[in-house]
Amino acid sequence: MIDFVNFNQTARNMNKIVVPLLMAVMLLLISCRKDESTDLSVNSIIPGPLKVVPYGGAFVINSHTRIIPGEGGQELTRLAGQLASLIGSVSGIDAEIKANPGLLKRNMICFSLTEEVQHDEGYVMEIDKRQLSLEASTTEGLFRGIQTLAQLLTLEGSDVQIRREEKILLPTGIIEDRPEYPYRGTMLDVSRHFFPVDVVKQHIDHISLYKINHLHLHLSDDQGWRIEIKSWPRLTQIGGSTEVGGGEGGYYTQDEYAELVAYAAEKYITIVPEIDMPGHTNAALASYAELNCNDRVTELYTGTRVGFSTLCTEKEITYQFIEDVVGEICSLTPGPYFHIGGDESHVTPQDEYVDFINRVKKIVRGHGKQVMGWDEISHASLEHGDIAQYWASEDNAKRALDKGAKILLSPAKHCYLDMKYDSSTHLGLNWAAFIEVDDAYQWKPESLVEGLDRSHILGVESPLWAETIESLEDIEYLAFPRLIGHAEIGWCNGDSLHWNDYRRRLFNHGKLLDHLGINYYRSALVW
Ligand code: TNX
Repeated sequence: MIDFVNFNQTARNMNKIVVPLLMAVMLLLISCRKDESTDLSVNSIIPGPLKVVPYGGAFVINSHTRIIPGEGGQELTRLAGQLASLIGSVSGIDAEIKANPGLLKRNMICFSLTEEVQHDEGYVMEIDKRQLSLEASTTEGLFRGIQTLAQLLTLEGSDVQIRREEKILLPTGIIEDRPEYPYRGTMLDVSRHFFPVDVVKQHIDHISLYKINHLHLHLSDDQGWRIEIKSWPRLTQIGGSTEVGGGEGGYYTQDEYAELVAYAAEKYITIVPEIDMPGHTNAALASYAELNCNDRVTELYTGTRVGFSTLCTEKEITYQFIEDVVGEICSLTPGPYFHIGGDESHVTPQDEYVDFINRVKKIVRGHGKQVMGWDEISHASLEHGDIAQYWASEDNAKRALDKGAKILLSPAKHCYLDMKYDSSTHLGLNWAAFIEVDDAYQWKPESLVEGLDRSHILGVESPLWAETIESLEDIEYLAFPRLIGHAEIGWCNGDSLHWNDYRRRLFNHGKLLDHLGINYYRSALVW
């Protein structure tokens, strides 16, 4: 006979177990759903894409996934290879590259070149349950899209989070993207301290992930001449032999420079070479007596003062020298720009400075390049196609604008990566400001200079001067994470940017930076 009393009791006891168990199962299911990365709308992509439409499902990448480079030649296959190794590095999955889909209907990542995507750097990525398709009108656009995908794989892909797992789940949806400004750059001063080729290459790898497309190399200054010039060999033999603090310095041979240019090009980054003149030239003046007005070489300099040196602007040999230097470097540089410096020439008489810049500009144009210079070059005659790099003086920027030049924005108070984060930062300087991660992020390109609007702005560049830094770790510490914010400011429309949302996304990028072994500054504002 059934004992109802006991049965009820048992049922009550069961409820005590079953109900919480059911709730636990439901909670697990909910958290699994979250884990299945089905919501593309709360992604952490930086720079934030122009448009994201979530579908609410998941696409699975596993060992059966195939990458189909599509029609368009070798470069697409190379990009497919890059993506395959990326997937391998975050998950251990070996995704095979297949020339065409054959009978495959699902589980594919397909690239294609199409006129329908309008901007050269733009791309459209559609992720649905069956496949991921990446479209662009150029291979450059595909490359930018792959950087977005790299971030999705490491940040949104559940089951992975940079662990060795057998599948990656990506949230489905469409991403449509293109940059606001054509130039997003950073500058590395290899003169105050020299950084060898392999260090620069690693830096290139890291900046390309954030869609930075120009690397400006500050190749000469008072403390060091860093690029071989075959017709003036003492520039590197003498001028390249030291650095700030008296270390042994160094320089790039022309082959090494060409290697850097080619390496950067593989990451769709254009190298912008700078030979700073007529000031910041002590290394050259110490190498060749004839470049000095008194025909005597100067001493090599290993301190950090600025503004004390000048080429002799009255001598013809100076212009022959510049013709040779510009000619040799331009022949190794496929990019459109040559940077002539022009800053802080405090000991060059002003009228001589103006004549000098005008003459040097002609030389550079004669080699088929557009002239770039620090904002002081606005005192010379500028024309359409010239670029003034605004760093300190709003007046200079306005003058350059009035003369028809475009402006590259490097406001020292926000963009100078050599500024300390706060008073406790062990590297860097602080003459412009302490720049915390929020100060680096919270500014708008159009609001810096009166009369400046979007059409006058070439883009944004963050200079990293190297008086106080000596290694890749030092570069990384000052550049990351501030440079990531600058990359977003250059890529996105300012109206869509908000610190709190950026901070949330940047927090998640800590995982990616850790995975890459980047020695970034863990700002208390973010982490
Ligand atoms: C100013 S910015 C300089 C550099 C220094 C830098 C240090 C500019 C065009 N000139 O020569 O390295 O400050 O922050």
